[in-house]
Amino acid sequence: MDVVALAGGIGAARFLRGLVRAVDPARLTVVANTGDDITVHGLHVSPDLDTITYTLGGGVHPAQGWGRADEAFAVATELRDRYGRPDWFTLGDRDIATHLVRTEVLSRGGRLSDATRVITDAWAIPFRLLPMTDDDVTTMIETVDGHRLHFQRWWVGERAEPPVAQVRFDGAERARPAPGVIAAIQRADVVVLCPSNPVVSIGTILAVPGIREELAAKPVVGVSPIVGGRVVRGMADKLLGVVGAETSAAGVAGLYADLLDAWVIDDADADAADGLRAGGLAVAVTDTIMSDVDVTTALARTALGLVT
Ligand code: FO1
Repeated sequence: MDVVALAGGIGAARFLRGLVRAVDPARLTVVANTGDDITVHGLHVSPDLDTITYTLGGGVHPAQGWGRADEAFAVATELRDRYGRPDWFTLGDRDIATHLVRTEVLSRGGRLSDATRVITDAWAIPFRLLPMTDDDVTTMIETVDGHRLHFQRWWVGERAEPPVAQVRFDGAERARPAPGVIAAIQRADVVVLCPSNPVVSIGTILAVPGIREELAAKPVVGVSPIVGGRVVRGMADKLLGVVGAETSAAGVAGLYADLLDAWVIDDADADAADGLRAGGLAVAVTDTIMSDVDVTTALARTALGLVT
């Protein structure tokens, strides 16, 4: 069975640890959000690609879910203390190695997908990890008081405190799906929307022209990132209202609307199942809190079981 998964950051990476045990990884393609990407100290940082690579490669900082385990900050400290460089977005020494490799590939005219292949090969990632596009797409946050911030400046720099008026994907209208993305979706027997931020992870991927249209012809199953009306992690609750969606399992299903064939919700949201089924969705109610890899594998199997 050929599978495509749309993925964002930490929640998706956790989910993929189970999905790779539920399917043949050689027939799995993960398409990741790159709207979070940012250039820091001249280095191209791709947080969602790296979180997936580090998590599935066994090198992620376990408590954070992003960045490297066993990290040191000699370079970041020197940049701050000797060179007075901004340190609101901190790069660890080992993490910098990844950004140097990516930036070096790009500086030689390579594409983001070329750099991603070099990095995932080095980490022996058993499935194909593709950026959603090789073009520049940048998630921008327009705040209620009239500022336009790079997503990371809002999320990390401002701790997601400024109320949001709009979310924009700068460059999306000109972006093309990265090489292999459309072909992977066309070949897929099933497409999985990982439990990621529906607005600035899955939503960003869907904003790349051609991707949403291609998905419409496929069985698509998603895992709700909202449990009991609350985000499991991250800041989706601060953004769902902006796009007119309720912060609930049903609200996110409504956001994906016609795209979705099936939806996995947590036991805490069991009372939403009948309404969702009445709307035409296949629904599974289960434990979606990915407390260990066995629970996560069962969750992945439950999701796939709804559409295969
Ligand atoms: N998150 C923070 O809260 N503070 C940071 O200094 C920070 C640095 C950072 C560096 C590389 C990277 O890949 C991720 C980093 N993150 C940091 C997390 C990042 O903001 C999130 O992982 C994603 O943007 C969420 O999708």
